[in-house]
Amino acid sequence: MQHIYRSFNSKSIFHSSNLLKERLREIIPIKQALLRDIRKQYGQKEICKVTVDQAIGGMRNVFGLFYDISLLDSKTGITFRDYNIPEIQEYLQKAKNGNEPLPEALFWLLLTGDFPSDQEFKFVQEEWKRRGELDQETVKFITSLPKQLHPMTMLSQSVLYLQKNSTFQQAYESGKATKPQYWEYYYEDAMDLVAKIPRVAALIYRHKYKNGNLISSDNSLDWAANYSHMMGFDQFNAYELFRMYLSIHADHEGGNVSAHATHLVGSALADQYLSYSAGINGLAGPLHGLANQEVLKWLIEIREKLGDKVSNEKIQEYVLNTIREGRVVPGYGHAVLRYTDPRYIHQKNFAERLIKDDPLVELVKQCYHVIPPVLKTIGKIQNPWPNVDAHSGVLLNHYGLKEFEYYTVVFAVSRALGCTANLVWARAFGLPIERPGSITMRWIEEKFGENQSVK
Ligand code: HAX
Repeated sequence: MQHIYRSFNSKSIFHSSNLLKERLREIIPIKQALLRDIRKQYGQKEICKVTVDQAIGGMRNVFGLFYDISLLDSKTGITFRDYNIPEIQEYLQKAKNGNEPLPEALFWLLLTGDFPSDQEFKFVQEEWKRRGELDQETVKFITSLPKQLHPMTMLSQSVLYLQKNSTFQQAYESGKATKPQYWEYYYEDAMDLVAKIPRVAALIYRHKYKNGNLISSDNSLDWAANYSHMMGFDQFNAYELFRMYLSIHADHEGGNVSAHATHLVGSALADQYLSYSAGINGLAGPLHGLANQEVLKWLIEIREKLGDKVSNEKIQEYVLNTIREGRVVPGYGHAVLRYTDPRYIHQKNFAERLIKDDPLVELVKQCYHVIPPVLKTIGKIQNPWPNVDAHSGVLLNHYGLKEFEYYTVVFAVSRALGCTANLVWARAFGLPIERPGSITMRWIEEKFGENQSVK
């Protein structure tokens, strides 16, 4: 049974017109049977107990979600289908002369659990090129959005607009879709949505910040490099940054707000567009994905207030002041991780390899040494170490993306990979609508107080 969890190109090669769907058709019945076995054998085992504190406190360490495509360990960080970030960097396809994994390959891995062959990788790449085009009405819709909207609001609305293309919604409405086929429609919608989202995001950027001066896509480029190109960043290292960024942000197990929101909304059989728009809205919260814009704002604020060469002591004081003002130190802390986020380390290594003499990158490095000891002195903070958002903004800024308000959009383009891939599997597994129970203060008092009237 073990091989099915972590297989290494152990499959046959298909010469069909839809390699990825064929591969899924092959794996899905095997995984469905495996899940049935797991339920039969372990269905009645208790995973954990839930205390009143956990119910009130955001369900930390309550393992009540099934999400098969990635897993987060509090010490070692994220694994995508059991492979950590250095492993995906090593084994997934890269661009010619490049060092970073290509998201097309990661998407294959997330969906199938296998590293794609070159032929399979190419298949995904070509499919996304074929499906990526936006029709004129969509372009008109996006370029008519009021420019004062936050770019994440624009992205969420644009993804909702694309819902007009949902194959699942159309098939369900016409009564054509039967339950065993749901995943196929979710697959088609995932491929379309992921193919189009960089174009939507680039259009939002050029519309909002560059006077609507649009840049056409270049289909000779890979998915991530093409996004960078459509934004207006055409250096090879900017392409590498986008390849790296869009890979490492793709998924972070099921409990984070964007993944959970998408999963939850999808469980009501809302299609990929409706579901992922909900995920985007969650990602736009400052305690989640918006932290990356907050980090850059905060770093720039430090330099403006304290000057170019700021001492460690001044940074310490600035951190304490931020907390005294009732704000959080953005980019630090995590609900699950208890050590430095490996995605932070990966970005740090990228910067050390490719970026010299950037004062903001240097400041991030300095903060890494200065901030954790200060946060450790604030007893209540569970994790004083940096998360993914502590580093990403200065890298985007270095290659020309100065509008930090836009940063979470890049995150959302990446997170579409994980959230939509998970929904394909949620439908393939036939997971039911999510409906946890909730409790009131009175319920708690009646259950645990002297009278104990609740049974
Ligand atoms: N700065 C100041 N206070 C912090 C803090 C930080 N970086 N991290 C945690 N705390 C505070 C919490 O606000 C909480 O205070 P109260 O009890 O007064 O409410 C207390 O310390 C305990 O929090 P925790 O248990 O350590 O952390 P949580 O699981 O509650 O929250 C957060 C995790 C990520 C939301 C939190 O660490 C935070 O707000 N960090 C800053 C924002 C940030 O970087 N968010 C991005 C996280 C990664 C991510 O999702 N990226 O998309």
